[in-house]
Amino acid sequence: MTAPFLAAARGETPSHTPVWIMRQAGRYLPEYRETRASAGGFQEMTRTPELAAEVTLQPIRRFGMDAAILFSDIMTPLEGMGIDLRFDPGPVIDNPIRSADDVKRLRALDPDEGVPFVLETCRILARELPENVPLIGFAGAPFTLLCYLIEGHGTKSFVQARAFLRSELDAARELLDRLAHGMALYLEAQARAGARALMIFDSWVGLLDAPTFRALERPAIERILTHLRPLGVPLLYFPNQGAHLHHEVVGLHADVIGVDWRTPLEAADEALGGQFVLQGNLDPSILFAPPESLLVAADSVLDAGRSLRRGHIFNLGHGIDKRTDPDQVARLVERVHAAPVRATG
Ligand code: 1CP
Repeated sequence: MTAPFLAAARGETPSHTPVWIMRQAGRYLPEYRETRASAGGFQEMTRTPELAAEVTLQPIRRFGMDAAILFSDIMTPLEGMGIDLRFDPGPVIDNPIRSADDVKRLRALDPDEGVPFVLETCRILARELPENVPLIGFAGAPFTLLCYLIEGHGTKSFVQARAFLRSELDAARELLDRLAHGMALYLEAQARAGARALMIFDSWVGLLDAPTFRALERPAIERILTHLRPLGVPLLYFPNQGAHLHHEVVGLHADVIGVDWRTPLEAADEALGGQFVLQGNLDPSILFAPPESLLVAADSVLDAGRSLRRGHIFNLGHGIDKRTDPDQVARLVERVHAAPVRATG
């Protein structure tokens, strides 16, 4: 029987609605905090395949999610392109890209040379994960990576990054192009090392207006998807806070579109022309509600999921907060697994 996550991602009817949670490996889990303390830090964990594989497996063991996500960061492969990176706790680049000359500093990525530890982590996980729990490989989308590369760290509105698109248009295009090329090779390498689905995180794309998305980011995303299509693994794209871009997402060669919690799944399905399986979109803050309210909210997302034209993969509408009670996650996963796949009445 096909793994429920893969069946749903391909638009087939799964045996139950698959569920996984963005940032499911992380600081809300005591066993993660323990591994992290013994490893010395986040970056050390990502660079040590046995530890990265261990924390990837932790939420699967505890909760029985239907997919595992590689433990790494969207910024990790940029080290293989010549960028010096540290984490505090988010990514920090002390020497950010600020000019057309800086863009030329970015080397092409050779995944075997630049990030061998990520590929080794995928190989370990391909061996250790149960057959019905596929590994999701991932990369950051070109615009989201550009945001951190230009700004040097996370901000709320990435003003310098957006200004770069306006003041240095040719250099910005060149940067997006180099990133698209690197991430296409990076994702392909993860699939060859055992990832059975590939996801592109576009966390900051919501900062773009539709014409800028259409002109700059959409072609970069499509370039990555077109490169990956022949591999035959499901492709997921998450345009966070991107409801205003949905009409531009139509036609992309992805199988699954992630939807943040601000947009009802039915509205996203409508705007996306029913072309994609949708993934999402419970508000992560609902995990702080009393258990009964959590279950009501989960049921409402499940109901919306049953109305979608191509299908549904249950997830949160963005990453889980580190203060979340793990018992609430257990309740949520159990509820999704017990729910009927199609409405019976
Ligand atoms: O201190 C710690 O333990 C590190 C915290 C942490 C973790 C657990 C960071 C720093 N990254 C990660 C892992 C991670 N990051 C994963 C794999 C684990 C999983 O999902 O279970 C993934 C898929 C990511 C992706 C990621 N990193 C995104 C895209 C998804 C999203 O949340 O929008 C982004 C934007 C980042 C940047 C980043 N890395 C870390 C932090 C704290 C941040 C956000 C920084 C900011 O903008 O302020």
